[in-house]
Amino acid sequence: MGRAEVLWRQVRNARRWPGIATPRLMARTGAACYLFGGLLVLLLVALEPSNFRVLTAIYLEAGVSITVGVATFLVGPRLRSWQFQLLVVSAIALITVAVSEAGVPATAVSLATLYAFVAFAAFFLSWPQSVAYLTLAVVCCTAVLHTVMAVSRWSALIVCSSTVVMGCVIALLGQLMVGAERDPATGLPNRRGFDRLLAREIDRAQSGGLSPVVLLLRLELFNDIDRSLGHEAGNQLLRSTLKSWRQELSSEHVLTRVGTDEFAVLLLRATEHDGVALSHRLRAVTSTDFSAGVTGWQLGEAAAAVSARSDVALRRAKLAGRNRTVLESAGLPTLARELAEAIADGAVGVLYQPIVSLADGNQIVGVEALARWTSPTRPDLSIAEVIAMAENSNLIATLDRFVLRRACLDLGWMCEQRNGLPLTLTVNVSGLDLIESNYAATVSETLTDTGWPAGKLVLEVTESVVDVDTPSALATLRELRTHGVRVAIDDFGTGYSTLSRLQNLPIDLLKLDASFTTATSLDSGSAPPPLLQAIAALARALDLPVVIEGVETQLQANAMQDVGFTMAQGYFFGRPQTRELIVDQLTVA
Ligand code: G
Ligand code: G
Ligand code: MN
Repeated sequence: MGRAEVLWRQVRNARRWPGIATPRLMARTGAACYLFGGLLVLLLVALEPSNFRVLTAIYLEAGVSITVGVATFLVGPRLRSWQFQLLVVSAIALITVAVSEAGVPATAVSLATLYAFVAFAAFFLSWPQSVAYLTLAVVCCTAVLHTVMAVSRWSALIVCSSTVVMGCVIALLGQLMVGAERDPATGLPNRRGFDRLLAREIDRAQSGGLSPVVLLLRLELFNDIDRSLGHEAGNQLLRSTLKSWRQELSSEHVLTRVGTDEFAVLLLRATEHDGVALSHRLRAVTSTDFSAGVTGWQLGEAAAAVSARSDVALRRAKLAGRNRTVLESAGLPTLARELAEAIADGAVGVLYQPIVSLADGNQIVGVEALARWTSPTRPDLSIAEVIAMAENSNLIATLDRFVLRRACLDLGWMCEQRNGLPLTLTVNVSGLDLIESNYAATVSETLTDTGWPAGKLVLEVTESVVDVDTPSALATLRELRTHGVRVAIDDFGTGYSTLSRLQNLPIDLLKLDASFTTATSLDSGSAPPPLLQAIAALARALDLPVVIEGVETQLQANAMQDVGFTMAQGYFFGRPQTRELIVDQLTVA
């Protein structure tokens, strides 16, 4: 972009700067001018009534001016730019009429100084608009003084030229202010600009309507590229990324640059889920990886609280692996509140699904604990949806901790009923638990409290919200294993675990996703599907036992045993059920 083009863009956009020339400030400035203009005229008429031609006309005018001033003040932040421009034009008209009502030239000239108010408009309008209104003021002033009052043309011009000078100075000062809040490399608002915009939007939202949402984005590779390949390469990356993002941004989205590799999109009237959805759309239009944190504003909150929470969300997204979005919700919506209460009241149920040994005549060797809860207001939600909601509203750690404790106690009870049968307990764990700093300690504490042995606990991890190989998750898994707890990858085959990473992950077990069982149509007598044979070989090579999920028929169970798998789970062996029903089956076996 050439220097001239940059300059022109600055000139064109200067007055549309959203954070500084706010509608509220615009309304207050307009209101002050109308009010004081009206009062000054009133004062002048009261002091020197003989200097005016028709008194009622000038009183009427002063009254109109004061009324418009009050009305504009009341409109406040709802004032639109076109309405403001209408105010500017009518101010010029009112002043012109007042000047023409003067009976002597001295009074006319003193009234003409009111044209100076027009200069303030230059702060709120674009350069072309400002030039147009200042010109209009000059023309009207010169015309009315010269033609009606017979003031010499040059004297008349001098009276209003001060207005033009003031307008230009005000416009330039505004431009300087804008510069202080703009990132020179991208032309976007910088951190200060963002803070001001957020504060303004919160100010607006206080008076009702949808509240602002912050989407914080950190480019993963920007700093590396900038350091290793130089600034030009870094800027190139920035330019191409911003260009792609802009396709997805509307006038309701204000993009700002809040750090070298950090951007914030302010969604003016949106929900937190709009923010999450936007992050996914931005990801879809560019190949540049970024972590994203989303949060919304809640009634009564200060801007700083929202900023701080968006930072937390971004940090958690970064911990969760590459290219993730994390929502740190402002307030718990109804559903989350219900779940939080249910956990606190112990009203979340836990069912147990048998895990059997195919080699030992389908004997139960363990159970998987599965949470059960039905929302009173949304009974249609599946538990998987409830889990996802808990992950989005910061409740998952509490839920998982509750399930773990309940399951350890229940398993202790089951073994007591059956004189210490060797059962293994398997519990689901969200990836978000793993990136909490004290998760491993929480688990050992629960084991100590409930007396369940660490060696008989398997934690199942899915990769749905966190990559298992992020440093913080890996550290937690390693620590858990030093305590003797085993780790399984749940839904294996559907997550992100590539084969190359598999041998380095600190895991003990694979749970093969049910889709492999259902997708393979297994006829008796036919050869086992090659994919299953390959998976079995792979697991043997890595020395990782496999639990087959989703076995629903005898045929599937046989086929899986033929391939060489030793453990399985599924409706064929037993549905998720209460601890009492599990104990009954243990008797039969
Ligand atoms: O039976 P089923 O509908 O229970 O489980 C649905 C999904 O919810 C599964 O993917 C399962 O792993 C997950 N799930 C069930 N209970 C829990 C739990 O206590 N914690 C976590 N994090 N996930 C669970
Ligand atoms: O993701 P995870 O493996 O934890 O999910 C366990 C889920 O699978 C639970 O919802 C459980 O109810 C369900 N499930 C367990 N066995 C079967 C089965 O044989 N068929 C089907 N369709 N679902 C099963
Ligand atoms: Mn599971």
